[in-house]
Amino acid sequence: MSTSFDLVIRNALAVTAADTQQADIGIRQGRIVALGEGLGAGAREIDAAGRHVTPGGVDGHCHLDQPMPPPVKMADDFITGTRSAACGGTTTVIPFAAQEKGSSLRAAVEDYHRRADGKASVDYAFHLIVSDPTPTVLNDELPALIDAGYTSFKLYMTYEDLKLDDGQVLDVLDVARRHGAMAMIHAENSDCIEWLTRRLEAAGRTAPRWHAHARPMLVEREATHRAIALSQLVDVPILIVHVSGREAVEQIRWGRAHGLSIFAETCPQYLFLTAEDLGIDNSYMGARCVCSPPPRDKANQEVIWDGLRDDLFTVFSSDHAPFRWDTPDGKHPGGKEVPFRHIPNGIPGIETRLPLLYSEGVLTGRISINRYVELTSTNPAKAYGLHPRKGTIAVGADADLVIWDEKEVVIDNDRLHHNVDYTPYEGMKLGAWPALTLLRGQVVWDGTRFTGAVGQGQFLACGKPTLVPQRR
Ligand code: DUC
Ligand code: ZN
Ligand code: ZN
Repeated sequence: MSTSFDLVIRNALAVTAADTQQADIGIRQGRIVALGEGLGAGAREIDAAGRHVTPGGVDGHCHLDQPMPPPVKMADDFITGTRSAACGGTTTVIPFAAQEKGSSLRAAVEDYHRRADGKASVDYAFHLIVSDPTPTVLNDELPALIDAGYTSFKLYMTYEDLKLDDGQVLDVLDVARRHGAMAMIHAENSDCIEWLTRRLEAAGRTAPRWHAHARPMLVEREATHRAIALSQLVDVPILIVHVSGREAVEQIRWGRAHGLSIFAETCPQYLFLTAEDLGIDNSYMGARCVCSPPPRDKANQEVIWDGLRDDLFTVFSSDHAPFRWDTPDGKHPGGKEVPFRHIPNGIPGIETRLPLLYSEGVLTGRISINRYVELTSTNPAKAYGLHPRKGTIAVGADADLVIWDEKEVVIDNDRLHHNVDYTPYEGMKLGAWPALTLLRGQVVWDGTRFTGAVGQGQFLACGKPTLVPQRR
């Protein structure tokens, strides 16, 4: 019998950002080539009757094998990080090629390709981190890299080794405007954090929980407002990353009400963790949840849910920043319990991002499944120039798909696939997990095991962002 397709997924409830339709999905050579009723036979067939099938997740903010000042080292490289992504339903990741101050941006990209080459098991693109915007970077390297498919970059307003002053932010935003790139901004006021940190240290308050006191909402609110003002001055869209609560949300609403093109990202830690997870006493355990901005409180979690429900947030990313708990290269640098300023910032979450939002957002009725797809896949693909190849279920798109199993799952780090020795979500009961993840038509997660192959992930050169401005 001749077959029309390499694979047919039968009776899928195929979900896009726009609608949900029952259809067979016909796949040939890694791409979706037909969507419809009663498609012809496939060499392989999967029955998805009664199950939601969503586009593979696009994680537009994660950190893998990013160089760190010794002794600290990221726990996940492209092998373990992308394996973990696949097992949680993510088929495209966009980590960061980070420029070191005093070095060229191009060198950072070349180094990052060496770190990724032959290792990824899902597709990947690179954002840039611009930490030293010299005239050569602004006039030559950045424009050439944007043309070559590195069309987004992150700018930091804090962290000594990465931060830019306002003039430098303006210079880089101007390049983004002239070349049509997407600027992502980490908005926290560096001087306020330093001043507060010194006061806390002088008072002997150095346990992990004081991290949250050194970075209160005010420092995020002020920097968010300033980032918006800088983007207004240059007349260029920006995307504010890892928004943690109400005061930053208010600034974004203010910007949009003034006609500005401001996009916004949030992450699981701002829905499921609070500052109490950094500790309510002086115990060091809270170091596991040290990230920046820090998790806030229950009221702020609700504000973040509201922003996911309405149109405030554009994308939902993991900000996976993997450091091991029990090793000297992770949360105990040099093997010690260190003052909070020296605890590596970041928590793991590349594998749990989608199940957490599907379970606690979609299954609880907080957001529609179409909005879930928009936040986790379609919009990140549009923001970073990968749509419509990625981020949707449509004829011509890559056959990156997740078939969902709506069953009880208890999060257990022993069953995750990252190289981190803990998850902040240990013991949480969820209502769903991917039953199957497909990357370009190949099964990379079969519901119990990673079935992909190291090196099957392809590098993606990005086009220009295609998001339309949000007005609310
Ligand atoms: N904050 C960041 O800005 N990046 C990585 C992790 C974190 O906590
Ligand atoms: Zn950041
Ligand atoms: Zn980050």
